Amino acid sequence: MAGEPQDDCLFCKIVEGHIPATIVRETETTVAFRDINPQAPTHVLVIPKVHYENAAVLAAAEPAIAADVLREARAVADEDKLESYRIVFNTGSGAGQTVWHAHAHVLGGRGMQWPPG
Ligand code: DGP
Repeated sequence: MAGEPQDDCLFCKIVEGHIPATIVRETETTVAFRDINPQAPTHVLVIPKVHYENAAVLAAAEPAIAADVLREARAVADEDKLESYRIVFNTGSGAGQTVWHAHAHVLGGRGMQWPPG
């Protein structure tokens, strides 16, 4: 069923506590944890506890939870005192998505280029 935990999903396992992660924030609907392969001094993933394959599908199905993800992304940036930061939703393999559970990357603490690679 839409939104239900998936047995083969890494991030569902982190939500359930079956795989360890460095959790920095948690709410009723979201978890934020440090990326295992950080690309910046701050690199935190904010995920909804419900399982949807990407942020666009999440926003269509559960817009309030999509807003929670964004609010938590900002809270992560505030906690790390980031004046500038980037929130990224890789959507689809061509854009670099490798984990099929919606997630926001919050990246900051270094200068960044545009356009991204
Ligand atoms: P994306 O490529 O946008 O799907 O981002 C997936 C991110 O997930 C990637 O930056 C690496 C991170 N990641 C993958 N496996 C793990 C894990 O087991 N623990 C943590 N903390 N992060 C992971």
